[in-house]
Amino acid sequence: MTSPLNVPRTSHAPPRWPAGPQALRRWLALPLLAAAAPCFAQPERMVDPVQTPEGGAGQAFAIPLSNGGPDQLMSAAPGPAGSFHVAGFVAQTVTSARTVVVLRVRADGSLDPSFGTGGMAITPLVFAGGPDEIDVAIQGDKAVISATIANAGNVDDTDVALVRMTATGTVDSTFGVNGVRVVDLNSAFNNGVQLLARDAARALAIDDTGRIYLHAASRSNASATRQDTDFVVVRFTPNGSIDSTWAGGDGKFTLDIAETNASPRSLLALPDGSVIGTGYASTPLVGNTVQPAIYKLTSAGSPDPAFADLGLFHEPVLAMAAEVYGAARNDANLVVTGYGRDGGTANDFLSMRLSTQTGSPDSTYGGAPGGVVLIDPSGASIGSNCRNAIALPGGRVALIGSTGPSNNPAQDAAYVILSANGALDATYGSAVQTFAFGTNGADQLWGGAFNAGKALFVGYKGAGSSQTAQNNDDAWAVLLSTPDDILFRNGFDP
Ligand SMILES: [Ca+2]
Ligand SMILES: [Ca+2]
Ligand SMILES: [Ca+2]
Ligand SMILES: [Ca+2]
Repeated sequence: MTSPLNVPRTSHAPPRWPAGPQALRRWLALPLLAAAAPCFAQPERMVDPVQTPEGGAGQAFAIPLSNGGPDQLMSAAPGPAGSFHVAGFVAQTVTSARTVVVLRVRADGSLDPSFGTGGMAITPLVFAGGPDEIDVAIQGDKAVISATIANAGNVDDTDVALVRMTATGTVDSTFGVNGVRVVDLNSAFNNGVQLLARDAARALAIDDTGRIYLHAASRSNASATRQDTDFVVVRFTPNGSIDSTWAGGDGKFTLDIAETNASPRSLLALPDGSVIGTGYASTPLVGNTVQPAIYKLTSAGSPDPAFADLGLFHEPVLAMAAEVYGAARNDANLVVTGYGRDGGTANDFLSMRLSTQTGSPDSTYGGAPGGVVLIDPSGASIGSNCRNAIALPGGRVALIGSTGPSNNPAQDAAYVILSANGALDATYGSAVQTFAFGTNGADQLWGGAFNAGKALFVGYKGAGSSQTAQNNDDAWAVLLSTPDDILFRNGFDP
């Protein structure tokens, strides 16, 4: 089912950013509630707005946050005046605390100096998670950020936390407790070698009334001896209290599939108050292969019996493995993205389209067998991992991630754009694009958003031998100009 594409790798030289401390415009010592203050370079302009991106496709550029330590971007959401809020972390050195930050990036790719300090706002959260464990969503003109953090009372545990930042990039003290809400879903299991089944924040959604939904993984609460994780959705009031009117009264919905581990990824809040969570699990129900887990909850926080099998789609869609990461709304359709394979050892990007009402897959999507579209952005079967789905105008969706051997310099960032019907779509210059972020990076894209004619994809030039290695990597982004429909936002054409 692989559809290898013979796409030549394009070179996107980023705007030059001088190396070395002398290149820093200035270093700022910033007050911080919970961690040592990181210093960061304040860039002035990332992208020349009159420069035409090569081939009309995306423009890659560095967002230098820390010269001496790791800095990664993981999530983006629309901001005011065509801008983007972008969340990630920054640390001053490879061993110092990783502080959760949110940036405001303007439509030309530059940081917005009216937000935080020089465009970057520092949250009180010290990051203790891995890839995909920081997310940002917009509540009115404020940015809500979720993250996996350390448990202050138990060094062998992590918790999930929300923080809200004002429109000017300060911690909003009217939210939660002094701006932060920490939730200890369960304690991790320490097997003497490593922590298993720790609390992990994976996705954030905000509905039309401002209520906040967090998609998390947590060790099963079903008994004290359980070591597996469950899918958890927590609903919060707009001001950050757990919503006791939802999901039977504790504000938490838990999905445990056959007492196996859960890998929650994305979360969508629909206008009728329902929510759809996506992810994957390896269970006896699907032959103990990794397959999608896509579930829908009613506005009351219970499984929607009209969706798939009593609220859950969990079926084998590829013979070897299929991991769903991203989800995008396209009116009445749900487009999910991720990666997998029918055979061999090399994963490809995948996408499927399902009804948001019935959970039924559209077997005609993309003209692919079973409606499961597989795309190899490298054209060379070197293995590819799609990490998110970004809704674009006209029902299009961007699949973003990486291609090439994992956690290796040969790994490059990549995006693929599909039409509403699942076909490769070159409306924005090219349907498939790969990027080497600088030199020798294990490059990744993890988050993105569309706003006012621009799509911003964010990630990092990885520097470690593993995804979580504490090395000095760097934040990068790709800006894609889309000529049509500047009013499109959040998955719906106006
Ligand atoms: Ca915990
Ligand atoms: Ca479980
Ligand atoms: Ca690379
Ligand atoms: Ca760095």
